[in-house]
Amino acid sequence: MSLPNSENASTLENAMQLMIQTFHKYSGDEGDKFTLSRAELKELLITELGNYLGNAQDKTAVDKIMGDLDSNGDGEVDFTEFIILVGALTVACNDFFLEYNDKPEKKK
Ligand SMILES: [Ca+2]
Ligand SMILES: [Ca+2]
Repeated sequence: MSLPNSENASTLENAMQLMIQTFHKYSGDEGDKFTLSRAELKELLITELGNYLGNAQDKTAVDKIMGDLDSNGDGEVDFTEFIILVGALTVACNDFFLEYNDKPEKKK
């Protein structure tokens, strides 16, 4: 598999590459370069998902997200575990989008 260069990549391909790059931007800070420690996860949540997750400053919120994501229980969030969070949030956003776009029609 070869990654297309960004000039001829589609919007979705670019979005996928950005998810990969974003993960690695934080995962390389400490310990294992390819997994997120609790501190790296917290930094990513605050910096990249602050608008969606709001209170990730809250320690218990980070602990809960970490616990939910770390499905293999190694205390680190790998890319597969991370992408489940992004996927779940994207589904939630889509539900919100559909609901929001539905409302004016229902009133008719
Ligand atoms: Ca790491
Ligand atoms: Ca894990």
